Amino acid sequence: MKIYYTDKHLLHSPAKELHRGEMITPHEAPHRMALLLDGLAKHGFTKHLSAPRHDISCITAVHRSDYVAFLQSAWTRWKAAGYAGDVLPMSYPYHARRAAPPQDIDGAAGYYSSSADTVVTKTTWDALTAIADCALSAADSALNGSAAFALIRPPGHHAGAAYMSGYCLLNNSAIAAQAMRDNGAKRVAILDVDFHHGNGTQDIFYARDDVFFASIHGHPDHHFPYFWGHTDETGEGLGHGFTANYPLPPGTAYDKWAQALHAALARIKASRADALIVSLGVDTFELDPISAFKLKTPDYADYGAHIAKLGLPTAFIMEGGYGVAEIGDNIAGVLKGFSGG
Ligand code: 7XA
Ligand code: ZN
Repeated sequence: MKIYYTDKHLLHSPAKELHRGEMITPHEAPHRMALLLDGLAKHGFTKHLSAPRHDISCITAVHRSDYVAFLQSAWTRWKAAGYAGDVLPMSYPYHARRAAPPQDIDGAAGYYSSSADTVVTKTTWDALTAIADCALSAADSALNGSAAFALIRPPGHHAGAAYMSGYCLLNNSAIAAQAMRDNGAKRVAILDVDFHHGNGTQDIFYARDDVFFASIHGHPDHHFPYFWGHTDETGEGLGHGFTANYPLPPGTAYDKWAQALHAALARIKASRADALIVSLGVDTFELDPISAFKLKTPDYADYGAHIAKLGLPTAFIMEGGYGVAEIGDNIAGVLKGFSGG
C-alpha cells in the first residue's frame, strides 16, 4: 500500500469553527493529522511518498473555474474589504431565488458555499493543491497496479463543482475518480464509507453513467449534510441508476452497517467498474465526537477485506474521522484488511 502525504495540509488551519451557535476550536484541524500519523506509525505505516504537482486542469475537470477563482482570491478579497478572521460565509442564496455570484466578497462567499462550517484562510489554496496532488498520485498508482492511500486533510466529499461545505473545499475523491477516467478507466466506482453522505461527489457525477457512486451514511433526517442522501436519489438523465444511497439510523453498529456495505459492493460489481475510489472516513467509529454510528476498531479490517474482494485497482482517499486516539488504528485496519492482513 503506497501512502501519499504532504505536510502542506498545515497551510489550512481554520482559527475557529461555527458549531451549533458557538465559535469552537475546529474539529477539522492539523491535530487530526498528528493523531493519524502517530496511529499509523504504530502499525508500521511510516513510509510516505510525496506527490508531484499535477496540472490545474485535473481540478477544473470537476470544479467550475469561477469557483476555483473564488477559492484562489477569497482571502485577499476578504482582507481588502476590511473583514477580520478567515473567510466565513454568512449569507446564502435561497433556492427559489435567482442566484448569481455578487461582486461583494461576503455575498460571493455565501454563493460558493452551502454551510457555515468551512472557511478559507490566507494559505488554504496552497494546501488544497498539494493535497489534491496526493489524491491524484494515489489514483495514478492504483491504475499502475499498486493500491494507494491519500493521507490528507481537509476532507473533500461535501465539496461540489462550485461550492464548499462540511470542512471540504476541493473534492479530492471526485478529482481522483475523474483522473482515473481520463487515464484509461472506462468506468469508475466511488464507495463512500464516511459517516456523512458524500453530497458533493454525488452532485458532481449525478447525471453521468461512467462514474457509479455509492454512499453508506447517517440518515439525512438526523445528520449533516441533511438535504442529500435519501434512497430515492438514484441519479438523473444518463446517470439514472448510477447513484446508490444507504442511509442508516443513529446508533447503527457493524452488523447492520456491513449489510449495507454488501449491498453497495454488489452494486459496484454490477456496474462493471474498472477502478475504485474509496472515500475513506472513519467517523463511523463508536467514539467519534461528531457522528453517531457504533463501529469498533476490529470492524475496519473486516470491511477492508470485503472491499478487496472486488479485485479492482483501488485508491483510498481520506475523508472524515475526528479527535480520537483510535483514528490511526481504524485507518490502519482498513488498509491492512484490504491488503490481506
Ligand atoms: O464527512 N464529513 C465530515 O466529516 C464533516 C461533517 C461536517 C459537519 C459540520 C456541520 N456543521
Ligand atoms: Zn464525515
